[in-house]
Amino acid sequence: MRYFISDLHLSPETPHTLSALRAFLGSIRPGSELFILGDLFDAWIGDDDLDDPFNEAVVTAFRSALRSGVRGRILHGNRDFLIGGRFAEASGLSLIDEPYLVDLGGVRTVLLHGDILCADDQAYQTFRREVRALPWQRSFLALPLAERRKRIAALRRDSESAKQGKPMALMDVSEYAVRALLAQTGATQMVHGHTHRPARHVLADGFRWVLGEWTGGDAPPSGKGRVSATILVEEGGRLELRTIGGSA
Ligand code: LP5
Ligand code: MN
Repeated sequence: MRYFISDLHLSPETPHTLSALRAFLGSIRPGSELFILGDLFDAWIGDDDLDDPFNEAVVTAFRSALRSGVRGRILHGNRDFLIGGRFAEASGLSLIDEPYLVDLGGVRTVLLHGDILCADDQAYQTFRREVRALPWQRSFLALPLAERRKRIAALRRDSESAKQGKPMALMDVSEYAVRALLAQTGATQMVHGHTHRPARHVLADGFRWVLGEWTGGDAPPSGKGRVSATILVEEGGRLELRTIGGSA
């Protein structure tokens, strides 16, 4: 079986999402493949933050799950594009580049985070180009961890206030960007996250599957089992969106 998840936004502030991830990993059938399509973390500020106790707990969760014959792959989201080889090695996940092509039941399928498809959100695309440039990343990674944390907190505030002024349609994917990516990759189907609008959209020869974010991770212990997410599961070439978790 193949499992596709994204947008967990793991953070010490939402500890129950990590518990839900552990439970999910424990439920995966041995021999399966797991694809994480970005934004595993709420913010990844560099692989030199691997000693952080929360990050260590995440790495351990993957290591133990992947020991039982599950293969895991991860691609970058807009929150964790600084994930690098050290995280991959520590967790046992293979770091893959988007767009990533897979064959799902004979259908050439392209996997990606999805932020690049929000082509009309020009302020974001300009920002994205800037921070994805290597010289910028090098100078950011050269800052002390505490300084990086401060800058990310400020950036999150800027981003949230920028989003207030953006119409919902602007923050969804642009149809022409979807068509262009299909043409560029020769794929007829697509799986992505980022927009947090889980759905199955019909394309000419396949579907555009949109994964959901993991919500409810800040629920108190009494609300255990409240974390929920929409994921995609493939078995024998058949794809199905599945909601996991929810009220206990
Ligand atoms: O993340 P989400 O879904 O809430 O919003 C995104 C876009 N915002 C971002 C910014 C991130 O949330 C910030 C956190 C990054 C975490 C770690 C990264 C580590 C590296 C450090 C990077 C600096 O991605 C948002 C989209 C939205 O998706 C929907 O698609 O609209 O885009 C914005 O809000 C961006 C603003 O429009 C423009 C940027 C404003 C800030 C300008 C500061 C200048 C910094 C210059 C750096 C070179
Ligand atoms: Mn995202």
